[in-house]
Amino acid sequence: MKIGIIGKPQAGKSTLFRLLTNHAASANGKVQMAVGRIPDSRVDVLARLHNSRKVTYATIDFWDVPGFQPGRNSLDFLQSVRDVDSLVAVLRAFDEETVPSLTGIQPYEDFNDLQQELLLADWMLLETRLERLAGQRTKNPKAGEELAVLEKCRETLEQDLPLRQLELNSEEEKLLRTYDFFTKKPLIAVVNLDEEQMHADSYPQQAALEAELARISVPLIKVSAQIETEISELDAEDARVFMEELGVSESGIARIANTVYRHLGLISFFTAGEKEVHSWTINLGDTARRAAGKIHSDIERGFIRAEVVAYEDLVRCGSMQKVKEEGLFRLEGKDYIVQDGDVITFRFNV
Ligand SMILES: Nc1nc2c(ncn2[C@@H]2O[C@H](COP(=O)(O)OP(=O)(O)O)[C@@H](O)[C@H]2O)c(=O)[nH]1
Ligand SMILES: [Mg+2]
Repeated sequence: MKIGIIGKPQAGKSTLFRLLTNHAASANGKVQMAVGRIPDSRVDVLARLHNSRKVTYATIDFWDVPGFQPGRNSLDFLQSVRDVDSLVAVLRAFDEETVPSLTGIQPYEDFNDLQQELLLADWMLLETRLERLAGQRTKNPKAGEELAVLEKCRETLEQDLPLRQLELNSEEEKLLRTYDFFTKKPLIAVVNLDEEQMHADSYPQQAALEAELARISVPLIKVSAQIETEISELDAEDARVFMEELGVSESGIARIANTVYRHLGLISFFTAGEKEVHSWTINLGDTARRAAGKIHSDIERGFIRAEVVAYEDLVRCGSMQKVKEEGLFRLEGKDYIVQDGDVITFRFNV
């Protein structure tokens, strides 16, 4: 899973990238990738319950994409986001004299510039493909179906709507998958506030931005990269007190990571024991057999059954012994649809 962090220069992209991944962004502005941990308190709780020696959290890969400058680096920009799975748009609202902005503080315009660029790129891709298909109509048996889906795409783009808004059946989804449309990628917006704006819950162009994001069903997360940086430098207890004062229960970084995760349709299941608690990432709707394959292909191939307990049940009972006594322990077959938070032991033959 690759997430591209996009936005105008000086928006706070690299600062958030650093916080999400604990890596310094490169100085030369090239796209840089690093692994970000998805904070999940369930992992910590399971580790305590099992006295585990090791904990492994779910991760996703973040890319620090060079700042987008309309009319100046369009091709480079599009190239660097072509193969990411999902986009996080960082929008600058913070006002800071020492950090010059080319255009002034205008998060709504900045968002629109990004969106228009992506819509236009999809539009061109669509036109090229439509022309080619029209020529193949007699030879290519699939051309008719594909044309129909692309016509739907055209109507959507004509309404200035991203393609992810389009409701498609699974056949149509499959046809579109090969295209790598930019506006098909899940997107979340992060507005980067200064401390004053954070406290006042108010920033320039707020109404326009929030209305546009609502129109296209894009979630918005408010953070202050500056405050997040300060939180990251505190020890756990001080960080908790500081966040309490701010009236938040979770750091902005944790909120971004978790929103990206959920928005991508990802869920976690756990394997837990004294040796290790491990959080594994799968797609919503994946079967037990497929989940087993995340751990090892041998376990997938030799799958016999999954021994499953829901996280909440295990924590409420406090031990596997109690879980069994209460009849909350389940044996599931290969087609069982794994639920977020399942704690699983796989039985398999090699
Ligand atoms: N005051 C303030 N400065 C910030 C904030 N976020 C980032 N900056 C500063 O803005 C500058 C640009 O940030 P950077 O993350 O490099 O932006 P990028 O160009 O989008 O990667 C740096 O000097 C940051 O320290 C913020 O929330 N408040
Ligand atoms: Mg940067």
